[in-house]
Parts: sequence; C-alpha cells; structure tokens
Amino acid sequence: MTAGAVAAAPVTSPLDVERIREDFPILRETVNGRPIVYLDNAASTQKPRQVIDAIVRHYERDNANVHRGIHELSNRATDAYDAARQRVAALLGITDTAELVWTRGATEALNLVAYAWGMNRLRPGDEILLSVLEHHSNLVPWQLVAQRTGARLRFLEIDDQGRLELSMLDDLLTERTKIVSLTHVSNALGTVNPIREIAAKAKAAGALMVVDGAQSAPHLPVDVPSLGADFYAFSGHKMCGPTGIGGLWGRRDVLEAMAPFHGGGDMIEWVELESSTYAPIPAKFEAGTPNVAGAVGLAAAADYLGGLGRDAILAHERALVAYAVQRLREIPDLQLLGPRDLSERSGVVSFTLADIHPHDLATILDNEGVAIRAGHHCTQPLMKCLGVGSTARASFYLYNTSAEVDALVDALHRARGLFGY
Ligand code: 7TS
Repeated sequence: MTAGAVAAAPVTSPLDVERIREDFPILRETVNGRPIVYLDNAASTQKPRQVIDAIVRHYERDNANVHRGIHELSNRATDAYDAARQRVAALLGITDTAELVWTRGATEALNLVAYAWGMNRLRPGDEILLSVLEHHSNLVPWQLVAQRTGARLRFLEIDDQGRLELSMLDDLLTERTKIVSLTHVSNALGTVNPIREIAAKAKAAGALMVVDGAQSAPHLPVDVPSLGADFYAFSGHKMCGPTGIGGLWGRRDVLEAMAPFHGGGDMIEWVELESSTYAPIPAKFEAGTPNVAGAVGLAAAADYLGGLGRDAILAHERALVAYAVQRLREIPDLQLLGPRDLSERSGVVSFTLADIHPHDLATILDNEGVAIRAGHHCTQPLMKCLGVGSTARASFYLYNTSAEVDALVDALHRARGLFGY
C-alpha cells in the first residue's frame, strides 16, 4: 500500500481519503521497508502540504517581527499574524477574536489559567474539581496551585468503561468549588465527556469552568463559546498545525479581570521603573516575540480542516473506530478499554493484549511500520484506576484508512504468535 493507493474501504466515509493522503508528504515515507501506518495521532498529527507551504512561504516572503517595525515586512508579518487569529477563531466558532490567546499549546494554556487565575485568587478551603481521567497537564498545574494556595483538589471518578461518574457532581459541587477543570475528550481512552452539561452545573455552582480541548478541537466540530465554559485550551500540532502553537479561549470579562501570566514586551501599555499598565486582551497574555510562523501554519491547518468539513472528519473517524473495534474484537486475549457505546468516544482505541507489555507490542508493530503509542499516555492516575500499568493506543485521524486498521490487526496477530499465544 502506498500513500496514494488505498485498499477498497469496508467503511463508509464522507471523505475522499485517497485524495487527502496526497496532501501529506510524510505518508509516503517507509519504516523498516514498509509504508508507514501512522496511528499515533492523539500524540501529534501529520501536516498537509498546505500547512508546510504556508510556513515556508512566511519565512521566504513575509518574515519579520510583528507589531513593532515600521517597514513593509513587519507590516506583512503583522497582517498575517492578525489574520491567522481570525482564521483559527472562525474554525472554533469564536467570534470575538480578542478572546483567543496564543500559547505554546494546551499545556501552556492550562498553566496560564492555573497561574494567572488560580494562583492569585484561590484561598485555603477553596476547592478545584478535576477528574481521574486528566492528562498530567490538567493535573500537575493544579497540584502546584493547591500546594501554594492551600486550595484542595477533588476528583470525579470513572466507571468501568472510563466514563465520568456524573452522579458524583451534585455532592462535589459546593460553594467551596472555585474551579472545575476537565478534559473534553480523554487522550488515553477516547471518552467524550458531556462537557456542556457539566459546564452548566459548574456555572450554576458559581465555579469557573475550564475545558482541556487538546483532544476535542482536532476531532469534534466544537463551537467553543457554546460549550458554556469560561476557558478552552487546545494544541495546534494535534490538528494538522505545527508544534509550538496553540491557544486559550477565555471569556472576555474573565480574561480582562485576570492578572497577566508572563511579563515582557508587547503585553504592556506603559512601563515605569516600578510598575506598568497592561495592553488589552489578548496581547496582555502574549509577552515577547510570538510564534508568528506557527500562527500562520495553524491558520492554514484551520482552513484545511474547515475545508474538509468538521462533521465529515468526525464521521470518518467514527466509521474507522467502529471498524477497528470490530476487527480488534477478533483477536483472542485482547482487552479493549473505554466506552462500549462508540458514540461516547472519539478516534482513540486503547487496549491490552494478554500479558504482553504494551511497549513490546509497540516495538513489534514498529518493525512492521505501524506506529502506535504505548505507555501511561501522561495519565498515570487513570492507569492506576484502571488497574493497568500501561496500554497500547491506536489513534486515528482524517487520513487513516480501513486498510491501515487491517495492517494494525495483522501485526497484532503476528505479535501474539511471537509471544506463543
Ligand atoms: N491534554 C490532553 C487531553 C492531551 O491529550 C494532551 C497531549 C495535552 C493536554 C497536552 O498537550 P500539549 O500539546 O501541550 O503537549 N496528549 C498527548 C498524548 O496523548 N500523547 O502525547 C501527547
């Protein structure tokens, strides 16, 4: 199988995947002499030619620092940078572009809220409500805040399918709850959390609602403001964009009331030796020379995803996951984790196979050109809840095919054989 030649699909997809694959140069690579089967999209996605070209074009034609130079290149770079914010905002349904703050990614976005809001506002006795599903980047920043402020961490638990125990919400949400910060989609299990419902309850309890959208922005047709949250964090590299760029959407009034996160150039209005006044949002949170080429590249990714259609991308992934689950169930001793109802999950399939260590599985699969992730997926507390040290995880995106699912399943059968099962 080559990038262009995809086997007849036993899945019905609204996407012309064969054509889409031609946009992704890396899919023509081989690994160990075989065509690459890239199933590690929850970690990072590949980039289409359109994104790569936009970045090259920026450096070849428009590169300069932004918002400072009184010269043509700086004006061009500034225009491209400002337009990029609008294009990414449009993909996510954000109409007030000042509410979109560039960050290095979801991790920095979550830290921004934890430090600029949490560290300044929380007091001993206040509570931060998280869940056991969280990626470490929506856990460790809050641990740091709790240690420093005396606030207490509380946790929503999960059922045996990795779904949040929503019945705990009524007891956990009290007047002490100041922040609820939850992932929209679990990176380890693919669980899609009913974030609108939870946000409504959190807001009714008077808490600030933070959504970790690292795994929803790439895969779901998210209209961010309508989730009913106060903050939404995402990473560009998980949605066909470059690394080192992502964003934080925040409600205007909340962002305006917050102290800055980093201090430096571009985030100020006026500086004296002893004090400063700050620029309006979003600049207030964007100190220093920004990742201009990253923003331009992410805007090209947003255009690309918007062009394919967010609903079509979701439908494609759902069809692939349904096919993958059906095929993986054929493998004896393979245990699938996560929600059984596929409408409750995104394009992630996590599993264990007999007592073969997931790292060994991933290594054997890599020999066959199949890239999956194995490990704790930066969710060590979740692994503990599930009673496993680690899992193997295949995660799909818009360019994956049913033939690649077949390649995964065939490789797993061979791995099983190698271990004498
Ligand atoms: N939140 C979730 C739900 C994630 O899946 C990740 C990255 C992050 C936050 C952090 O994103 P970053 O871009 O700032 O690093 N998840 C993964 C993963 O599943 N495998 O590698 C990175």
